[in-house]
Amino acid sequence: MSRENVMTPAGTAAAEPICLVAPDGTRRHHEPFDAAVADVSDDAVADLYADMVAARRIDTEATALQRQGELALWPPLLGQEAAQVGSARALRQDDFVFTSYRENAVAYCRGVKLEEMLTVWRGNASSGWDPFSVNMATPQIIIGAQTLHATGYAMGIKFDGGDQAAVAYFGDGAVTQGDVNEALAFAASYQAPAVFFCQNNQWAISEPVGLQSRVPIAQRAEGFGMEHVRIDGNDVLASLAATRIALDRARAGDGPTFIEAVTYRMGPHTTADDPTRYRSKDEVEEWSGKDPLKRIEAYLQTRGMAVDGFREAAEHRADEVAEALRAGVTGMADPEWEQVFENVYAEDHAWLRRQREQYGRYLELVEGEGQ
Ligand SMILES: Cc1ncc(C[n+]2csc(CCOP(=O)(O)OP(=O)(O)O)c2C)c(N)n1
Repeated sequence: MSRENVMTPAGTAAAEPICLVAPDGTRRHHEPFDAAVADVSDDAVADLYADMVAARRIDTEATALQRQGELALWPPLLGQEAAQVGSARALRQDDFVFTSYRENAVAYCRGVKLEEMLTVWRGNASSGWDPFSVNMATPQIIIGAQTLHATGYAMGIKFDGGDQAAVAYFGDGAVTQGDVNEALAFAASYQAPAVFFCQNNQWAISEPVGLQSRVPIAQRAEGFGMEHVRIDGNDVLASLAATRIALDRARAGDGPTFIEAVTYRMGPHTTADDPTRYRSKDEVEEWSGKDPLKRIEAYLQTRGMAVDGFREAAEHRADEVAEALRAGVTGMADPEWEQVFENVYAEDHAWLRRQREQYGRYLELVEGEGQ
């Protein structure tokens, strides 16, 4: 895979989003993106499609679980499956991933256990899983903070002489945060092996991307002297290709890359949000024509694959995933109240002990009242 002339070099305007599979399923060509996915067979594309179907089912099932009172909140990823699956499938298991709260398809691809994906949203734990078991940190709610973690991790890899990469996922809203700008500055200065994967889903809750960014987001990387590329985020092949190329650069010691995946959040910001209050029906309709799953169905059809066959197989797998997810959540044991005091400090201390005792006494009082 060539790394030459891949990304928009610093100092030039960000290009039109690169697309390999158009919304109608037509294969478009772009060198060297084509070369980066030349080994991806039709069966492998069908696997990416199955991952996206599973991710969508996780999302639908979790939304239903929230509506049924089994989860407190859920941040849907509907519409962003291609950006997440394509990029996540480009990673090696020993790369380390830092995300926000919306990267549930990435978590699925990393092998996070289904119920562990939901423990935080059920309020059963302060964190979801053991980050080192899957090389993925648990979701960051502080907007953009994970980019600092990724930069620090990537600098560590460089100092240790490793060839892994650190990948940070964040939204369009996050790029205005100071944290993200500091992370980009340090990553560029140290030429750290980091990939910054921005999912521009057009909205930061109710604020449209145009309000905070007067230039295409990828272009901001120029100011840091960082390679950058703008891709069609609803195209799973483009996402896979861009991330592979960026990882290849990182491993070769050529420094960080900023990827802007232009996509759309089809659903609400979270299950507590009502997007009809701030965006038009026409906008949602326009983007539904660019659905990441439908275009791969159309593409595989042009390749002579029977849609019914691969769709059925993918849906069967997604059914199993949804069933396991529901069973995992509803079968989850309630945590012991003392757990909230664990893993906060490395060592116990008097102040923490006092808080624990006071909280225990408070619970006794409240439970006593309830009887
Ligand atoms: C530092 C900080 N400020 C504000 C918030 C409240 N907040 C939660 S989500 C969000 C919008 C984030 O938008 P974006 O970065 O585009 O990501 P998306 O949710 O669209 O994936 C905000 C402002 C927060 N969690 N952290």
